[in-house]
Amino acid sequence: MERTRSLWLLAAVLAALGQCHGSSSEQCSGAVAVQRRVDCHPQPGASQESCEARGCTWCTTDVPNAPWCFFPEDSPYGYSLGGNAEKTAKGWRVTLNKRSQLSLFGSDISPVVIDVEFQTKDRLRFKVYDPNRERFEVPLKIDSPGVAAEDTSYDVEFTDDASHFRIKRKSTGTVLWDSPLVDLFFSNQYLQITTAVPSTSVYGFGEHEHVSFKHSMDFVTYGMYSRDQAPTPNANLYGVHPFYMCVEDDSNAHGVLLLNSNAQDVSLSPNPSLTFRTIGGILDFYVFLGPTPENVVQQYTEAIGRPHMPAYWSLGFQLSRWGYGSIDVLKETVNRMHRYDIPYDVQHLDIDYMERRLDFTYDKENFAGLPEYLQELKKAGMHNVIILDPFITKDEEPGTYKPYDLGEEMGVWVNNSDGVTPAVGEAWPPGHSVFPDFTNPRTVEWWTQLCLEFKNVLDYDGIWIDMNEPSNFLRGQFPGCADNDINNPPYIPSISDRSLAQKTLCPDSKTYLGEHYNTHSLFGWSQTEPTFHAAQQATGKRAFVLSRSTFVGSGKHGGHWLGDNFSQWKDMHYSIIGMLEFNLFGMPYIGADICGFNYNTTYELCLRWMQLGSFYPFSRNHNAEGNMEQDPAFFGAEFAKISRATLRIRYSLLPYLYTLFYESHVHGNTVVRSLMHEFTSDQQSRGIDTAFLWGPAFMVAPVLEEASTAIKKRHHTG
Ligand SMILES: *[C@@H]1O[C@H](CO)[C@@H](O)[C@H](O)[C@H]1NC(C)=O
Ligand SMILES: *[C@@H]1O[C@H](CO)[C@@H](O)[C@H](O)[C@H]1NC(C)=O
Ligand SMILES: CC(=O)N[C@H]1CO[C@H](CO)[C@@H](O)[C@@H]1O
Repeated sequence: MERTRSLWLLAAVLAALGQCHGSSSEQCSGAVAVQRRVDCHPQPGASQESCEARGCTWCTTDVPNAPWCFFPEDSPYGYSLGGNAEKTAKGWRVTLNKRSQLSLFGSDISPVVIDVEFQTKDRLRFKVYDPNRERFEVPLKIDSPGVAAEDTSYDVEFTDDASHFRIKRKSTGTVLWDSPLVDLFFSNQYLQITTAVPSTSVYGFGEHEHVSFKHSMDFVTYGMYSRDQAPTPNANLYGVHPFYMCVEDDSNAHGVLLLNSNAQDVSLSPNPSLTFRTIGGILDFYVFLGPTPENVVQQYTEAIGRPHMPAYWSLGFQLSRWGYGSIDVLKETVNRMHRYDIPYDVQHLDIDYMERRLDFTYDKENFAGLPEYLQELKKAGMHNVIILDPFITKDEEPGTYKPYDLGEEMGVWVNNSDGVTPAVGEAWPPGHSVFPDFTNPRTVEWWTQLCLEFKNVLDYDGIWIDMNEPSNFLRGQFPGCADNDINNPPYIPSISDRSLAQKTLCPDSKTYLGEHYNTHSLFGWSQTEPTFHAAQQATGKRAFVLSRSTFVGSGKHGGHWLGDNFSQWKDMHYSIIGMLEFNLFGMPYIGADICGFNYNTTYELCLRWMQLGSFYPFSRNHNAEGNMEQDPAFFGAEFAKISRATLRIRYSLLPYLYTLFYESHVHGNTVVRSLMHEFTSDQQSRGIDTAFLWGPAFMVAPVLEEASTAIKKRHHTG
């Protein structure tokens, strides 16, 4: 929230005059207590005038990030119950009517319906939707029986005065979900719901670089919208996972998914409570009752799809870099890895293997002999992974670049708002590029054919799909985005640049599944499954797909790395948090770029990172173009010896790691987990994110600080 300079000054003057009592209490009488405030002006630029004009209360406070404009106790907004609940086959349904004509962002919808489905004993779904008009829904299939589950571990009810919607854990009476109907919004481009949560032990929401695994509830807002964005604390990154887990005070745990793919944000407040805001689709919630943290993830992945079973070889150490520049440098690197006898199973090829960064080509000058070399590596027992980007240049000579010519003929691109001309942007390849629309079945055919044919050129074992947010180096495609409500909605969630088009396509572009506005964050997700099947078909083996952009359910067909992070000590710590979170999201095949991607690493940082990274489920050292080399054989004998030793510990435990992946694939367990999963009743375990477990039985507590040779006993403030 932005405040005007004059209001800051006014607050300062009032403070100086001693008009304010207490450093953290509200400064206006009769107002809602600070910790209970729900923001009534979530977009920037609130002023007392604009606040009061919408019927809300304005009251400054010195509590950092607390809203100054918030809903009063007697909010004029929201909905009221429109009659009794009606029984349905799967549960019950009730109609809600809007309470007044006032509107925050226009186009309010009334009535709306809450539909409650008792899906399994430990899983319920409730969705709020428009009974009179279909709206976008995420096409993720979640199986549910046709009839209401019996003996459920939860109760769903309205309070006696019909003002709150509640979900309770039957065994303890704990209220897991508690939404005041006066805080509910359902308009065409603004949907909001607030709930109290039973404790401040809240985990999840992604993809972000979080600075702690257990969230701060001090008025923090996380935006979610897939974006090509180097990890920066709290910015919306490559993927979208609107899922959280909450550990209740008595150590029971539950999880909640908001199945929605529109740009959205969630605010965490100290009450403690959560406010979800999304700008499209419906409010489609799934609640998982646990009661252990592992049970929550098992139930979550039962719904969204169990993680795929990775190939055994892909648990080996992997090496990559952007900018080998030539096959000679690649060979030198591979040779010194072998010379130092460093455990090493997989070699990756980043975009510099391509001819002018064109998908489905290789550089026949700088990488002459690459096909033969990859086969040589395979004969020696290694495996190869190649990168593919989603954009395809349209500016090659007609008849010379099949990926474009065939795609054009088949009509596989994301289109402009007219629905017939392809969206044209700019990315790695020379000239201008078009973007395959993977939600279109024809695109899947096109992609599969190209992947299969390319296998005859480069003998790959796995495919790495990058830049699939989708990334575009412009703000929208040519000639820029039209000024309309789709491209410039009345509310833009708390995402980088407050822009839906920056670094990607215009929201009003057309994909097969609907407007890019709705499907943007599904781009990488929709590419992952067809790539998985193509890789499986091409290799005849278990597929390997590594995707930068992910969504709910991506773990079923792919793994993920934590993105283009930096060669900095703190990033090494944050990588543990990211790894724990992706295990909650049902994507246990996860790791960060060992030694850091951007910037030059240092001997000591890289060595410590090799030690930590030896225990990433996906263990890969990767580096950006222009940086010094950082493979574990580069730094000489001593470095190599230590790397070899930690990697050998990993390799000696591979049967255990593989078994954990099997458990994950079959039962949905996490592979890497927080100590809190195993020692839930120990309050101290709730905040630990500098150490982690492999399954239930093996703890890794790496050195994360420069110039230290021991792990300090840390005090965790639960
Ligand atoms: C995009 O336009 C092409 C024609 O250029 C058409 O064949 C295709 O169906 C369109 N796709 C979508 C999703 O609008
Ligand atoms: C990083 O290392 C490379 C290679 O040694 C060097 O050319 C480059 O200038 C270094 N970059 C910085 C920012 O120090
Ligand atoms: C994880 C991390 O430290 N991210 C950093 C990435 O680099 C930017 C720019 O230096 C920092 O602001 C982030 O903190």
